[in-house]
Amino acid sequence: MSATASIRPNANWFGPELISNGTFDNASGWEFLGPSQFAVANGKLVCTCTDGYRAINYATLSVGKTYRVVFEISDHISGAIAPGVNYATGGHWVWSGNGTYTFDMVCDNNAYFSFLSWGSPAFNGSIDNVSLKEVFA
Ligand SMILES: [Ca+2]
Repeated sequence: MSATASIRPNANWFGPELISNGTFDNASGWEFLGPSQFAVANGKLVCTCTDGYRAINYATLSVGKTYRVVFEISDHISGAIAPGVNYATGGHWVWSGNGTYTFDMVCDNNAYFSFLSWGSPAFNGSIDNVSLKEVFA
């Protein structure tokens, strides 16, 4: 039995923050496909969504690289939300309620990072503290 150790400097484990205004201090940095579906209020992204709408952040991404997304859901009422840079595989659905969520995903479309609302009823809740960083292999 043998063990291998991999030692890396923590400072280099992740790349720099790629999300502009992940704390929703205002609406800058975000584009809403479905302007009536999203609002920025009280320092959060408030979603009163129906099926299939996106909140987009034009992060600089590269296809084939792995990214870690972290975000918080609060005030959850209904539905699912999916953060994604991997649209071919359908993203990472979060159907459950309030909490902090972390996913690693391999980018297959470098157009943008987005949250996609889904379901019936679709996502109604708030999002805050969004982070997206490259994970170095
Ligand atoms: Ca905030």
